[in-house]
Amino acid sequence: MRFTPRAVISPNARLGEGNRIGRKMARRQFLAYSGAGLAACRRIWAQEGQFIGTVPFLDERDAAVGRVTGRGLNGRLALDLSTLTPQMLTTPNDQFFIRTRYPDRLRAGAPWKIRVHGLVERVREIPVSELVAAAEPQGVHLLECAGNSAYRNFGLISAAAWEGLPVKVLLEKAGILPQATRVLISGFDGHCTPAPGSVPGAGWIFSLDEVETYRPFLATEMNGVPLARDHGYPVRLVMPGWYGCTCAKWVNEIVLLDDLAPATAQMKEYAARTHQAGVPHLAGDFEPAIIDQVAMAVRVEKWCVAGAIRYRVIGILWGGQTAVKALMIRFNPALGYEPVRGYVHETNATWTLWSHAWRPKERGRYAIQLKIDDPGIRTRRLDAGYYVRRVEIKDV
Ligand SMILES: Nc1nc2c(c(=O)[nH]1)N[C@H]1C(S)=C(S)[C@@H](COP(=O)(O)O)O[C@H]1N2
Ligand SMILES: [Mo]
Repeated sequence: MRFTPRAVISPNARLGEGNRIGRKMARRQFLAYSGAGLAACRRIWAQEGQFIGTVPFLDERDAAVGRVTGRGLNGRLALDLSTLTPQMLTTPNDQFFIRTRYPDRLRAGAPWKIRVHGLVERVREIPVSELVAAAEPQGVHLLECAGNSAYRNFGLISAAAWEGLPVKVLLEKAGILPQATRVLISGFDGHCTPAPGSVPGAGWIFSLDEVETYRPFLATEMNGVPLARDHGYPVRLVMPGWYGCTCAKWVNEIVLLDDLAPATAQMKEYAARTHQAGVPHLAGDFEPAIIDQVAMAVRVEKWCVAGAIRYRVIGILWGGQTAVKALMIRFNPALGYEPVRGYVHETNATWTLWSHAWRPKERGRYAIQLKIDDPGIRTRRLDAGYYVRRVEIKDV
């Protein structure tokens, strides 16, 4: 690893590489050099820079990051974002975040069918084998839980290369009646143990226009293998660019509806977290639950370069619908924003890594916040300070 202050991290790096090597390397270097402060750094005279370790984020102490915990509606797995490398534009399946583990009433052995009904010429039960046979690559897409927060070290976010069947293709075969304007896509949620704060029943209603615009698909494979049980085996929805709460797992029902369709329990539960105006009664009064453009730091690296301590902040940009050209960073409200130059933003489908060299003038606590200096890009969550991360700098 080299300390390159303006290192441009290209999203063109090979997709699908695991991050095991990166993690192992980082850990080893961290153990070897974690004790190195300024005095030790003065003795190390490496022109290219010596990686000392990562500075932990404050007030984020989910000890379980990277480990699966709980069951059913309480089941969680947060991705350890500090391990991200520029090559890791998809998440290995065993690290992909989990929000709700498989329902214990699920009968995995029985042949799976999706019941298509409502405003259709005739009710159909589509065997999942039909979807598997017709599945095609759908590209790399990121999922983020609308409830992703410091409580889970912001790890409820991951990306994968998906395979499946576009919802549009399925609807074309369904014989939709002309009065149908909306479609409910919902999944199995038979959990024996209720969870406080989680309403079972995962279904979201999309307008047919939204299906056209955002191209949702019924995924049967993730990173080249069938979905894991916890990610919705045998079939889940992926709604590109929308929050994960819209993407039902264990999909078993598709219902064609009209404009009078009431919002589902899931929609109401997630109304605030998807930036709706209040809790609309009708599905048609919900705005698309899209992820506004966001950015946050994922790792603060401490380096020793030519006898001096230097820092480098690595972060991600994700969400949004267009390319970001004006990413800005600040380290405390009093310090003002400065431009981030180390990134090439080429896709909104998955995250883009960025890096920023940082020389704090004083020891102390810093709050790292990003901003996008472009009035044409909507950044509600970012501007609310949702993704601020804090560090304590002990050596300068
Ligand atoms: N059936 C069902 N589908 C569901 C959920 C659920 O609780 N039950 N949770 C949703 C939420 S809130 C999120 S963020 C995503 C998470 O998908 P993942 O666990 O595969 O990462 O699944 C969605 N699909
Ligand atoms: Mo979620």
